[in-house]
Amino acid sequence: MRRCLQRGFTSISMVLAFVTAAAAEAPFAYKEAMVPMRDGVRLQTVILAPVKQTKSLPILLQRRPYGVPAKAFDKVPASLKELADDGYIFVLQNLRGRFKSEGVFELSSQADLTNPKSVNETTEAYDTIDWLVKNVPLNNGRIGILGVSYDGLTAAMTLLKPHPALKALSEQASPADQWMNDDNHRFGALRLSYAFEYSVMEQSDKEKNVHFEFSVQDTYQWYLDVGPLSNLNDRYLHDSVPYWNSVISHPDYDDFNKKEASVRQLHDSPVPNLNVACFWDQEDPWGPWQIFRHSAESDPNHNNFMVAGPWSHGQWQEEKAERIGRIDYGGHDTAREFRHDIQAPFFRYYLHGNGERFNWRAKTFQSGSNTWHTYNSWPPTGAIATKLYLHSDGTLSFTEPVEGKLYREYVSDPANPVPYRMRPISPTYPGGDWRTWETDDQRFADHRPDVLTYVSAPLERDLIVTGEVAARVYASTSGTDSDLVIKLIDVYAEDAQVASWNAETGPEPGEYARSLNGTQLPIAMEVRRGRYLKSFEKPEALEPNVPSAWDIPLRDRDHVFRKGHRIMVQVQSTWCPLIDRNPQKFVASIYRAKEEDFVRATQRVYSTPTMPSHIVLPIILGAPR
Ligand code: PG9
Repeated sequence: MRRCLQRGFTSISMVLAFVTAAAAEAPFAYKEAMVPMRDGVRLQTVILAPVKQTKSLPILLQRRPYGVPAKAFDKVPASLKELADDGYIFVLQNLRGRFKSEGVFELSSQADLTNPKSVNETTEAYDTIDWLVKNVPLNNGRIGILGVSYDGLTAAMTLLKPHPALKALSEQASPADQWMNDDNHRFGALRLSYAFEYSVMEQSDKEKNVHFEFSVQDTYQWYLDVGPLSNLNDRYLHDSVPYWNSVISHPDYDDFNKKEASVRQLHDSPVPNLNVACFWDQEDPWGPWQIFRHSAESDPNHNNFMVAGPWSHGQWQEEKAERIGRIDYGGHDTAREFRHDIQAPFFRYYLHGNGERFNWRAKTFQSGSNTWHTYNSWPPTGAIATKLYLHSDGTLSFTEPVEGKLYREYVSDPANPVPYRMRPISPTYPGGDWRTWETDDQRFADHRPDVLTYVSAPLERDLIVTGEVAARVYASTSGTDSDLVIKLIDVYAEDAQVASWNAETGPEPGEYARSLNGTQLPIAMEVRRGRYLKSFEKPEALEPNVPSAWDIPLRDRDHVFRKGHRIMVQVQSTWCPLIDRNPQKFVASIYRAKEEDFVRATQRVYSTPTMPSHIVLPIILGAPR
């Protein structure tokens, strides 16, 4: 259990720490309660109050589908240390239908607040907080809620109708719209491996987190062998996983998917909220920015804060966060810095009434320069949107294309898709390379005949990119549907790292490949599905061989491309099995496509004065601070 929790679920590392901490001074007393909801269903809730509690304290609540500790832990876990130093009663609750909580787990983020009979994560949090303030001894009537990912989603959903005792919340890496840009889809393109493996994990057994058992080591091969997606139910699930069924029954942005995106109902900032996002979040990179933006629509009391760093999903919960993959954070332990300098002071101010209110709107740990920055607004006002053009000779520059070769082309074959990371590809859960894959060196892909690479000259000075990045690519397909994947890459200089191996004996096995020299570090990667270029609600076929403008948002960033590095863009049309294979022939629903619908297609990327494919970089002039 320990290994699987540690490697697999950063968002449940808090529980991991509860369960596994070594025996020492037993700082918390353990109580379990079944807390009643408005419809009579009771939720399993663990209350951990400091054993030496002498005065009333605020409560910090976490609501989750992953399990709660079965017993008290003996030592304060690293992820909670800075909070525990200030004194809190920690409460963890299993969501409806998970583990000992009664009812059915629907894995839904809908919140119908117009129906008084409806129960959802907004009402469940409300009822829980109501019960806690009335029943937990020595609480000071001030409640905070926090959590990463699903636990962050349940925190964020309290904003729709907060209980009066809720005084602060921190949603961290929460999804906001599962169809648009979080765990399950990117602008309607299905994140196949994630959606499938997560559904199985959470809805196969009420009492467990279940890991799908792959019959082969390389999941790339397994998903390829599955063929059309209807085979997943026919061969393996037999309609037993409701969440998977709802994903494949709602391919488009219909009412169901819109209701699931409860952030669409959020238009103000009723409770102080610390939103936390990760630049290399392999699951929910988008949600926190959306919650931040929706809350900012009405925020007269300046309640709404944004923090972002170069982390994988929830990495600040780990004991230390000094690097991601092969990229280090320049000597910073960003987990400790986040928890000590941001998270603890935030809750201290709003729940204990001590300390200072933040005087910034956004704070980031900027990659490349490895420095913390604060901003009075986000995106920062000083950034200049600048176009970086893709040229038909494979170069990338700030100069507009001139007349000449119109396009570059490649053949995309659904039978031989580009892997999204180096094979063999481990399962999503429990762990493996999933957590850091977004920083994987892209050299494994750039030689493929179905991947176009564009690269700049070495940079003459540092280039600071802070704000929203986007791509506009003019592209055509010989088919009637198609995907376009764009990767913005920082190519390290060939002398970025001095060889660390023994000059006489040479590198140890694997050591040469770990050098940063020439590394192709992805800064932003995204996919768009052609059928949704005109409408998310009503997919349309593409006209064969007619170029269209593909707008591909690349999300919020804060990165410095260093002097001597080069900028690279890669373009491809498959990303397997992260994204399900597009048949490249328009069908009513890709999830019901037949084997014979999957066809090869010739893709063209245009670079002309009238079709200038480019990336928009928000550039801050000057040297990094
Ligand atoms: N990314 C996970 C998730 C959150 C919400 C819904 C579905 C999945 C998680 O890590 O909790």
